[in-house]
Amino acid sequence: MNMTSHLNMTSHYRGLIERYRDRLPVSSDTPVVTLNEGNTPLIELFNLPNLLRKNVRILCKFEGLNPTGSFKDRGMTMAVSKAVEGGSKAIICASTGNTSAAAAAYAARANIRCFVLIPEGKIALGKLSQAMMHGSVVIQIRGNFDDGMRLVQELAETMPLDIVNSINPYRLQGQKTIAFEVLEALGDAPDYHALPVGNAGNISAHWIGYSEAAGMACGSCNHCDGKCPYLENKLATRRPIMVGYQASGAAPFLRGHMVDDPETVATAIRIGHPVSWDLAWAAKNESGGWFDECTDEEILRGQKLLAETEGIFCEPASAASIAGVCKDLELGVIGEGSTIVCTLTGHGLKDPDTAIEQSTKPVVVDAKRAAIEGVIAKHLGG
Ligand code: AN7
Repeated sequence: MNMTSHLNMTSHYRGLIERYRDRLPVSSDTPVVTLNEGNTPLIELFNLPNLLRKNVRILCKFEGLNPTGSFKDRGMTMAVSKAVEGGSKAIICASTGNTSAAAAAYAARANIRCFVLIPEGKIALGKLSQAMMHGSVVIQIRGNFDDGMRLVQELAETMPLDIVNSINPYRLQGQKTIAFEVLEALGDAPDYHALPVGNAGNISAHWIGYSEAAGMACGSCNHCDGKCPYLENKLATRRPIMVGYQASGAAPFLRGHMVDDPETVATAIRIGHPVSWDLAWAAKNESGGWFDECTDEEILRGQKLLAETEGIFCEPASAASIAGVCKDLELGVIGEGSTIVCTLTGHGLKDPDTAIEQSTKPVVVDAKRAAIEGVIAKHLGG
């Protein structure tokens, strides 16, 4: 007898392709490459609104709890499944870290080769360790993400490689499912949806998901040429206002043009030539939203604040959404009574160096009760 036959495997969550099969470009022939990504928690913040003295609901979609620790898994399950369906034996991407971690993991799962181009010295240690651990070929370039992105496109013209960056339309198709999950959790769209913007695929994917769910076509979709097959079966009556936050040193959407030497502590969004430029503008314009920028200091303060007041540890890039929303609440740009969802795109453990650098150093004492009592008493204020 099958030892597990008494278990109800039909209710077992099997990843976002199975969950949203009817809303994704897959068929029964598509080999599903999954690590059970998606289905991430939507966590309501309580301490932060109190601290800000604002009567608002802020909810965090914690994408750091995906299998490789970032939202990239949503796009990668689709991109790698379709690559394998098409007979691909190797994938390639340029990355600031998280895409390479996800590509490496899903390539391992699919038993195909993976090549990743990363900017030397400018990716967080956790992400580098993932790409290496999963057995991808890690190529560090003396250049930035934008150089890598250009080179990947050149290489794929002549070599048998499938690009799994977000210019691959299946990436955005997978990532749009985040909107479906938010809608199912809240019952309808929030007033605002805020997220960090780097290569600009994710804000575009959010908008595709929200638009499809509301039965409305949108200009962020590079998949269906305006004839969206998923406009039936609505999940929502309306769409949110989309707000995209960039790091000040890497803010092409604020400058209105590409930036050649992007720089920020939030290395995930250290991108000056976003490939989803037009799609992201469509998301912003059609939703009545805006782009804004956060300084590195604001980003790190937001990251620390979220970790200390709510127990949620996201990576610096993700904190741009929190930092930006705090600023816009204080300015009154986002009004009282609003419901705001922030996408926390990646886990804080991805970048331990930056976390340790901005935190109080541990005290070192002798292994003696009195010494430790002294430290505790000082902090208890007793
Ligand atoms: C944590 O990994 O581009 O605007 O190569 O890792 O869709 O690019 C990462 C991007 C936000 C920006 N937050 O999303 C890569 C990469 C985190 C990220 C973004 C990234 P997009």
